Amino acid sequence: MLRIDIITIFPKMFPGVLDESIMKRAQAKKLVDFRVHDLRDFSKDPHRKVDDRPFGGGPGMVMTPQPLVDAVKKIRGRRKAKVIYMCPGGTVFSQLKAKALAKEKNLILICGHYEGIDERVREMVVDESISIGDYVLTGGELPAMVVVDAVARLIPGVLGKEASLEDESFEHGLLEYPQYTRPADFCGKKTPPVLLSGNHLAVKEWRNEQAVARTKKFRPDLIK
Ligand code: 9WO
Repeated sequence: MLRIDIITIFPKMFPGVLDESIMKRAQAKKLVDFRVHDLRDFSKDPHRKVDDRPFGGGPGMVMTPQPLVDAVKKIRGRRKAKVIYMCPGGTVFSQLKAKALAKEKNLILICGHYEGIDERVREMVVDESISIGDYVLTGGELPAMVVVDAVARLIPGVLGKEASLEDESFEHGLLEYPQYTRPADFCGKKTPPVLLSGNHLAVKEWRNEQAVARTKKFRPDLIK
């Protein structure tokens, strides 16, 4: 079972995501084990401080090394875990990366705030940094939720039988084909007849053509 530990100064941000829908079901089925940790619980400062002024001056505050390093060491224990720092400067997250992370046994995600984390944290405990895109957010929590969602859904059994992973066209580097459901005619806008034909081969061909056309139009960079 994949265990994902998240280290954050805003632990209350996570129950809304981890305790709903697919994430909740995944935990109930004991397919994945999410644990959220309040970084302040690991601070040795009497006021549970986790930040301080940057050496060399400059604006804002930096996350101090002691709470983060001790948190990783305490959470990791004797387990082998991949420690990931959520950072705009990291490797850009992808479906391929999600599949690789889904094969791990233990992930520890560090969510930064302020102006970032002390460099010694990277040197001592971080294995890699991951970015979910080229923009700067207020913290690493939303990126951590994105990674958790993308990884957890790949774990066998998490998505019910109604959702088939292998048909995910994104897996083949294409965008999704258009989806239609009842009613067949909505506000005069009709469902493509092929989807009502019962001809599964024709449907598969049409879907692939649509996925290729959509990819060429919106994401030509994905077309190899
Ligand atoms: C900010 C930043 C900006 C440009 C290049 C590198 C950078 N690193 C950081 C950083 O570590 N920021 C900390 C975490 C503190 C500020 C809030 N943080 C954050 C992480 N903002 N945005 C992200 C993030 C993480 C993953 N993917 C996209 C954005």
